Amino acid sequence: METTKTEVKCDKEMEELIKRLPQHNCRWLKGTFILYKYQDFWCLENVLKEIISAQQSFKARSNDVFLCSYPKSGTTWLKALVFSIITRENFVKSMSPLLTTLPHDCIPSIGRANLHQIQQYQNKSCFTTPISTHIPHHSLPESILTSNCKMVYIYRNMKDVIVSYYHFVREMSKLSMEDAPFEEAFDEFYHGISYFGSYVNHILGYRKASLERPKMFHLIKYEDMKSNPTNNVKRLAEFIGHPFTIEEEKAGVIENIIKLCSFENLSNLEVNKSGSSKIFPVGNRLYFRKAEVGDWKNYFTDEMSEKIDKLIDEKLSGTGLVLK
Ligand code: PAP
Repeated sequence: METTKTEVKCDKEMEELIKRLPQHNCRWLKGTFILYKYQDFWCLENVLKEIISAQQSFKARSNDVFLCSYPKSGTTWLKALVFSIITRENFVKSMSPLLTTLPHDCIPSIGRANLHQIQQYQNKSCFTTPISTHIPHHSLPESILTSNCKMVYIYRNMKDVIVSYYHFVREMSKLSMEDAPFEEAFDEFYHGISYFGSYVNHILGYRKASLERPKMFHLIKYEDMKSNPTNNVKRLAEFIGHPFTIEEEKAGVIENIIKLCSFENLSNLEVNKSGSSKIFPVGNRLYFRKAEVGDWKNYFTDEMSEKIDKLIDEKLSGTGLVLK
């Protein structure tokens, strides 16, 4: 996809650029959530500012590994797993920073942290530096696109993503379910108007790139990680260059990491029940809702389900990915 290069020299120019973008005030969120359309995806103003800055100045380094995802498709879990895999020799189990820190604060995200914070983090790490992002592939900073950095992309059943997204932004906007009709949220999402734009386009962008450079990509399906975590964690560790030794496997290191990063464990930690992130001001508990496969059945009408099935058949059937 073609994107025009954006040059912004100061805060004022940034403000002006954003003011000129198409805006969407999400009606179902009662005016609390305004999205801006930039390079064919919708985004919140503050996050967009960080993304534009990153497009101008972010420098990917050879040991960076990018953890890419559409919102609500398993980012928090992926970050916890990758962080645990990489730091497994630094911390004994009872001391992992994950016990006292939100996974999002262990691995920075482009768009969420500012560039300075990410650069400091890159400077500190001497081995693998995982960095996460929700940016669609076509809008990634040039230095990432031209680098030989590895990318992990996690994706999830579209219907569960919609439900997860609905609750997350509804709670961010402090609205009850009665005040934020699910049907309206569904309708916007279906038309590609949601945080980081069309889910289908997001997947298509990363899928296409992964087919062009298969060695640099590792795609993980949330539901597969749930049904077979051992195998998937093993493959993830190999891909990011931190494979488990036979001795580690025998000693149960993989199982310990799976337990540490499990929804049951993380969602019951004090930091994730009552803490809030220093970087993105929402309660940490919002990242840990139910983590169930198929929760969409509690929200979707038959008609909604059919619409999504049809959309997937039309747009994603040739990709080899199973999204239903
Ligand atoms: P983000 O994009 O805002 O970071 P992300 O982590 O991708 O969100 O998605 C949150 C979903 O992952 C939530 O799903 P739900 O709304 O259907 O419940 C959340 O519960 C789930 N999740 C968070 N941590 C884990 C985990 N450790 N294992 C499995 N699922 C998890």
